[in-house]
Amino acid sequence: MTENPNSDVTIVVPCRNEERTLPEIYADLKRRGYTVLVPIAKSSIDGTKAVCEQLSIDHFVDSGGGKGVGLTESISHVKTQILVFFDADGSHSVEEIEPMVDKLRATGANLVIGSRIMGGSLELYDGSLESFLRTIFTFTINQIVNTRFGAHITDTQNGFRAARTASMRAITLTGKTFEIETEMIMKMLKKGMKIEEVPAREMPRKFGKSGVSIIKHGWRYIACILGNLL
Ligand SMILES: Nc1nc2c(ncn2[C@@H]2O[C@H](COP(=O)(O)OP(=O)(O)OP(=O)(O)O)[C@@H](O)[C@H]2O)c(=O)[nH]1
Ligand SMILES: [Mg+2]
Repeated sequence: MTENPNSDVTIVVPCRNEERTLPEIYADLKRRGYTVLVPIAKSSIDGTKAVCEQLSIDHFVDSGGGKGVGLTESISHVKTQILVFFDADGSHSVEEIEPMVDKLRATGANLVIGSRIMGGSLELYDGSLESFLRTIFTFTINQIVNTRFGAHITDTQNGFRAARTASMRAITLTGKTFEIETEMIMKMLKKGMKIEEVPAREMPRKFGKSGVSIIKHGWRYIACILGNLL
């Protein structure tokens, strides 16, 4: 029997009220032989947990506070050498996982980010003030991080990214919400770890609404950046 290389890759699919999208994503990931882990938000109130139980998806309920908590707690559950963070809202393409993991293996990088700049879909600017602010926000954070660490990252904010599990365990993440992506990058660069990117597309979430708000979470980003500059 030929060994399946994807079984050594755990796809971490954070879920907060994602009962409608999770079954299709899970089926797609299993078809390709990936190991799957679902951290469910403590605040999730739909049938996400029931879906996991019905489909025998490996899952746990996070201790609450936000996506950052779910991702950080996942790291200790992962048993494979490589993990991929993959949102459950239909924003990412399962086909884009393989080139991302290939790049991680081929370059010896510690982290490979899916860049929506390289893939041509940053923030899906839709004319709204929120999407305009998010785009400006992403470019500003890119600039700060790249200037501080001499890096050339084009998309610091995409949650779709592959990492070596050991590298994730070598940094201590404390961010509770959506600042986790920035914190991860800054802490890895500070340790001299190698970060690469591959082109990635972002699709609009299929159902429900975004949990991110610049107004609500902006201060967390600022605190995260200031706290990791030195
Ligand atoms: N485990 C866990 N997952 C969460 C939590 N909050 C959000 N998520 C999931 O994390 C992923 C990203 O959240 P979104 O609200 O889509 O954030 P976003 O992708 O930055 O925002 P959009 O661009 O509007 O989609 C989704 O799959 C959510 O279901 C949480 O507190 N815990
Ligand atoms: Mg999303």
